[in-house]
Amino acid sequence: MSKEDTICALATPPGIGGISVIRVSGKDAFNIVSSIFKSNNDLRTSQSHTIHYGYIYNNDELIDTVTVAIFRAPNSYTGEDVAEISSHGGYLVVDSILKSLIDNGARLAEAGEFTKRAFLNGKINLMQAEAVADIIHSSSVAGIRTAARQLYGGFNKRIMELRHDLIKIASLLELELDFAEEDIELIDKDQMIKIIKDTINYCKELTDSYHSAQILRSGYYVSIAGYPNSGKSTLFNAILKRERAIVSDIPGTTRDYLQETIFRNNLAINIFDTAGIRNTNDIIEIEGIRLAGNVLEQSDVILIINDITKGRKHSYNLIKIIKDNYKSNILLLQNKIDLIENLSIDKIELSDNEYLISAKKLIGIENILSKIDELALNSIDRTKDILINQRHYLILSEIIKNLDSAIDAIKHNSENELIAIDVRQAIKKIGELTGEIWNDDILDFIFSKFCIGK
Ligand SMILES: Nc1nc2c(ncn2[C@@H]2O[C@H](COP(=O)(O)OP(=O)(O)OP(=O)(O)O)[C@@H](O)[C@H]2O)c(=O)[nH]1
Ligand SMILES: [Mg+2]
Repeated sequence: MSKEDTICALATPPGIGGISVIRVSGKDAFNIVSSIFKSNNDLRTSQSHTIHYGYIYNNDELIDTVTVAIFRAPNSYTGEDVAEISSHGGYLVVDSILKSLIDNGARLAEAGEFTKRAFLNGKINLMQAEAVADIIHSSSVAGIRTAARQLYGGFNKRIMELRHDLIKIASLLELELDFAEEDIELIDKDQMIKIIKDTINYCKELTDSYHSAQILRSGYYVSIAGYPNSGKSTLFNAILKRERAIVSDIPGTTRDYLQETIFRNNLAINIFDTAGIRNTNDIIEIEGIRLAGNVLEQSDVILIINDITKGRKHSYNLIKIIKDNYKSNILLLQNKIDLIENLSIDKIELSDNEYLISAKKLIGIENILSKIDELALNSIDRTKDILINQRHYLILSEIIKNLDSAIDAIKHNSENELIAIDVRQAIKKIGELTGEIWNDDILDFIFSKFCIGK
């Protein structure tokens, strides 16, 4: 697959729609389109950024009436000559046009090839290219697109400034080495610490925002835990408003775990029903409980359900274990209040995050869901831009580590050389982030996640 080829693909979603746009990019784009397009104007001599009305023919057969927009290199999405054919939407028309283009010398683009060319031609940097892919894939949630788009707009400039500052520090440190004998200090230590700390803070802001993005993208995680027979599956069904899980009075009914997703306030809430936690020799149940552990680990909220007929403090040990092992928010649900007398219910003084419910009689369920909504919404910082790409997150985390280590080295009066190594390492990572340092494997990995036509 050569970079010299002229490529074509459908740029809009496939299917029946008002219009479909076919994009053609490469040095022969205008020649190839001209050979199947009849119009009053000659695309080959027309100005950039003009739109032309005409007819697409396959040999002598009329395929469609279209408009063709032309963008001359380097002022196009890919940086090459680009023609965009807007045809009537539909599979047949699009297929015929693509076929004619291919018959006349174009080839079908690979996934992400347009954006890859845009990157190779310096139109966008790697981070922006990846953001394009992520934004496409995150179409399910409103808000994430704007927030991410904003970020990737300003991010590049900021990160380049920081990189510039770090390069200055590294060079001065290295230069100072040359004057080691004379004991000349070229660089102010406090100033250096400040610049490095600013960079760390900016990177941290970004990595923190990745968590918000994760929630927006994959949803909020809520699991239901408790001793066997406490009513976990009954609550699960009550939340889903259908009989999803098997409920029975035999302890150990739920062996594995069940997952379902509900949508509230435009946010996906993933709910897990887990196996009851107790000491047991039953092998299958042990496995279920182990799985519950994994589920609990990734939960933003754990609902611990206690059978109040066994006493309000019956699940005390379990709560302690969960609190000690997981950092999730915990809500304690006192279940089966329909079985206890109203008089004794009135006497209960609830502590924070403790709720009275009856999963079976649907008492208090909406209350719990509102609390979950509140926690979910609070955990997303909607005022900030967000980082949505995992590769960026991982690299930024490494940059933070390198720079933390540089600060340590400075504070311990280490040799300039050692400090410079950490700073240089961070600079190199920034290069990987923006795509200044890349290789074919990285590019293939990144662009293969795109869809054809992007
Ligand atoms: N009266 C009453 N019974 C309930 C309530 N919630 C659950 N139960 C009953 O308690 C028993 C156990 O319910 P499940 O939902 O299967 O309990 P579980 O915690 O999922 O149990 P395991 O999967 O075995 O760990 C069933 O007989 C339910 O009908 C409630 O609010 N009130
Ligand atoms: Mg169950």
